[in-house]
Amino acid sequence: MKKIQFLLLFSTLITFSAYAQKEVKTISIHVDGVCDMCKERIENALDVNGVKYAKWDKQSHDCEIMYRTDKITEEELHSLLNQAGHDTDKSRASDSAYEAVHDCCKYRELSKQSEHSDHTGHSDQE
Ligand SMILES: [Cu+2]
Repeated sequence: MKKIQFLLLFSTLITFSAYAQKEVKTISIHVDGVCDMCKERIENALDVNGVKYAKWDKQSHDCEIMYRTDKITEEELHSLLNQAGHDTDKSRASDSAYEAVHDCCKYRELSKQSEHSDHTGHSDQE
């Protein structure tokens, strides 16, 4: 009898943890940005209820996000980033949101003018 109870509890726990894991998803969103200020802005924009973890990489421009699918959707994550003034691989920030970012963070101008020159000197100024 005791063994059966244990097995029952054990299988309940496994089912429960499998269910809980389903609600947490980790994705990577490509987010345009330039410097450490962008990193802070991007990560702060994602500091909302439902997002467990967000880390933007300055070199690759990829933002790793762990979030709860029952609290927030992927579309909403893109929208939060756009509202902060950053373009993502799926959607673009409005011009007014983009205008609000700091001058050194104007990633659209940077990608336009410097196809050949590297702008590593830029990030050193931060
Ligand atoms: Cu920046």
